[in-house]
Amino acid sequence: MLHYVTTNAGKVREALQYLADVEQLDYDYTEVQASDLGPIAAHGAREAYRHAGEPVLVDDAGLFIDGFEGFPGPYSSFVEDTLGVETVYRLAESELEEPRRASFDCVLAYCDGEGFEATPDPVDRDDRTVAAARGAEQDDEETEALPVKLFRGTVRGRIVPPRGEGGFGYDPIFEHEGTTFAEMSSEEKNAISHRGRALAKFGEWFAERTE
Ligand code: ITT
Ligand code: NA
Repeated sequence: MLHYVTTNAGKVREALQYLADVEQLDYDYTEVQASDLGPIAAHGAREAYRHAGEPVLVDDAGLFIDGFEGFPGPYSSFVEDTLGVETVYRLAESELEEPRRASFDCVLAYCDGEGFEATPDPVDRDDRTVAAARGAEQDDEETEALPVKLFRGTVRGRIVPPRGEGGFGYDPIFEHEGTTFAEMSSEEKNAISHRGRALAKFGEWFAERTE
C-alpha cells in the first residue's frame, strides 16, 4: 500500500483522483530549511519511509510570489498559520503593482527503500541550504543512501482578492486564467494545478513500476 504522507486533508482529496490505492499517512516529517522544495521533500520521503517501512509519497508545495522573490515559497505553511492568507493578499496588494504574478509549485518525493534510477540530489539555489539539508540527512547514513524519485508540477497565476469557497490554503487568492483555484471544482483544479501535474507524472511512472 502506498502512503500519501501529509497532515493536509485537502492534498489527499486531490491525490485520490489520480491514485486509487493510497492511504493518508498523517506524519509530520522534519522540514529541513532550504529555498527550494526539492531537498525538503526528498529528506521528508526518506524519513517517512524509515518511519512507515512501506512505500511513501511526500507532497511539499508552496506559493511563490514573483515580486517578493518567491516568498512565502518553502515557508508557505508557516506563513499561512501566522499571517494568514488574507494578510498575504493585503501585503501583495500594498507592495506590488498588478498583475502580481506568482507560481504554485508542488514536489512529490517517492521512496520505497528499493533501487531505481533515482533523481540526482536536487540542486538548490542557495548552496548553503543544500549543505544544511545534507547535514540533516547525514544523521543516518543508511537513510541518506535511500533512493528518492522526485516529480514536479508548477502553475502560473496572479494574486487577487480572495474569491471562492472550494479548495484549501491559498486557493482563494490564486487566480489562473480568470478563475481562482477556490472557484474551481477539484477536478478542474487538478487538470491544471501544480499538484495535478506532479501527480500525473508520478501516476504514469508508478503504473509502469508496478506493472
Ligand atoms: P504537510 O506538510 O503535512 O503535507 P502542509 O499543509 O503543511 O501539510 P506544505 O508544507 O506543503 O503542506 O505547505 C504548503 C502551504 O501551502 C500550506 O499552507 C498549504 O495550505 C498551502 N498549499 C499547498 N498546496 C496548496 C494548494 O494546492 N492550494 C492552496 N494552498 C496550498
Ligand atoms: Na508541512
